This record gives sequence, structure tokens and C-alpha cells, in this order.
Amino acid sequence: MSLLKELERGLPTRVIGRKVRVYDVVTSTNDLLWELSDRGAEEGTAVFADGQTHGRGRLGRSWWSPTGKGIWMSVLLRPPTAEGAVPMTTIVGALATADAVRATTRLPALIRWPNDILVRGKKAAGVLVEARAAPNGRILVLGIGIDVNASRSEMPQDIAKLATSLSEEANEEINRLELAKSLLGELDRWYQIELEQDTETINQRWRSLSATLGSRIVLEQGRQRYEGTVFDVDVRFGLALRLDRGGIKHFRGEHVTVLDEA
Ligand code: BT5
Repeated sequence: MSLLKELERGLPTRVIGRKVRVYDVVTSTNDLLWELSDRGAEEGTAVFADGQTHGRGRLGRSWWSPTGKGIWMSVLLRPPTAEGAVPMTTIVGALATADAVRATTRLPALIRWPNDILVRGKKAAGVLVEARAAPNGRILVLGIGIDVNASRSEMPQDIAKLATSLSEEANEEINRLELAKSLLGELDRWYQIELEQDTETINQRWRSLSATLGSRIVLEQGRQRYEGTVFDVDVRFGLALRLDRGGIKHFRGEHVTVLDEA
């Protein structure tokens, strides 16, 4: 039985983490939660799986999810403001993940806009937010994947080039249960701040954890590539890039991939 089963007892949180379900291996925790949502699951319901056979990333990409080695989880949200809910919830997910990793492991986790968590320049976690229309507002599924105890040698080659795991960086096995509890607590905390519409607190923490701010990047939007220097990241306006070819352009996170730190 999964070590994470203990989470089903619930945590003393306000919304996220009060109702938790833990599974062995599923296709994708996001799929599972959409099914639970169709059956009336309440806001804040979180699902964890020990492994995923069809974990997914953004834009149709796949997410490697080895059994027993990571945190693969999703949480159901119904934020009252539909406007900007997906980018805001992506940020909230990234902040909570970075803060939980920092609190549990002391590793210097940073956020690469819009949805990657990096440790020492390599990706250790990712956030995927999916939205659907509902009769009374929008429903969001916030999915988070964290590479906790996978060794780099067992990663598929293309992933090993870009990714790391917390145990690789900390040189020791990480307690997944402690990390999962911390993640639920941080998600609950940051989601309350989102509900209070305290964008200033979110922006400040996001800027202080940003791996992207001030760096030169190559970014892809559809088939277009843009190169430049990032001079701001902001919850409302997205990423502001001073283009090498002149001018300033703002990008929203949903359809953009940062290819490289140039
Ligand atoms: C993401 O997408 O980073 C979002 C990942 C979200 C995964 C969670 S797990 C729980 C929940 N259920 C799901 O089915 N999904 C969510 P994106 O920015 O598109 O990055 C995807 C890219 O990251 C891939 O194309 C690979 O290059 C790389 N990648 C795949 N698996 C990885 C892993 N385990 N660790 C680090 N990088 C990975």
C-alpha cells in the first residue's frame, strides 16, 4: 500500500487537503479528478497516485511518472473569478510547489516562467492547469508532478538532459509523505491569497523565486521564436521581454515555451 495513504485522513487546511484520495497507478491524476468532478467532487478535493501510465504536460506533451518515485497529484478548484484563472492558478501551483520543496528539503527551488520548478537550473517539477466551463463558473484541475526520488540514471535520455530529482540534488532519499503534506498546506495558503485577490503578495514572492527574471531567453509561441531579456514577470500582464531585435513584447503563459536560457 502506498506510503501516501496516510494523507486520506485529511489535514487541518481550509480548502485544499481536507479531502484526499490516494491511488496506486492511474492513467493521469488530472483525468481521474475530472471523472470525480463529473460525479460531484467538492472544491479542494486532491488526488495522489503512486504512478501514472499517461501523465501529461502542456500542449500535448507527456510527463514521465515512475511508480513510487514522485508526487503525482491533482486538485479541484472553482475560483470565483474566471478572468485570468488559468495563469493565476498556474502561478499559485508553482509558488506552492517551490515553497514546499524549500521547506521540506532546503533545496533552492526556483520558478521558470510559467510552470517549471527548477533546482540548480534543471527541471524537478511541473504544473499543468486545465479548465472547463461549468453552469456556475469555471472548474479547474491543477496538476503537479514532482520528481522526488528518481535517480538520473533511470530517467529516459531526453528527460535526463533537462531534468533532475530532489534526491539527486539533496544526495539523500526524500520523505514523500512529508513533502505531500507540505505541498497541500502551501497550496491551501496560496489559494487563500488568490481568493483574497492579493496579487501584490503573489507577485512579490513570484519575482523573488523567479529563475527567469533578468535572464536572456529564447521563447516559442506557436511557430514564432522570440529572443530577448526578461525584465518583468507579473500575474496580470505575464512576462515582459525586451526583444533583441528591438521593442517590448508581453506573453501570457498558456501557449508559450521557454526553450533556452541564452
Ligand atoms: C509540465 O508540462 O511541466 C506539466 C507537468 C504536470 C504533470 C502533472 S503529474 C500530475 C498531473 N497529472 C498529469 O497527467 N499531469 C499532471 P510541460 O511544461 O509541457 O513540460 C513537459 C516536458 O517536460 C516534456 O516534454 C519533457 O521534456 C519534460 N518532462 C517530462 N516528464 C518529466 C519529468 N518527470 N521531470 C522533468 N521533466 C519532464
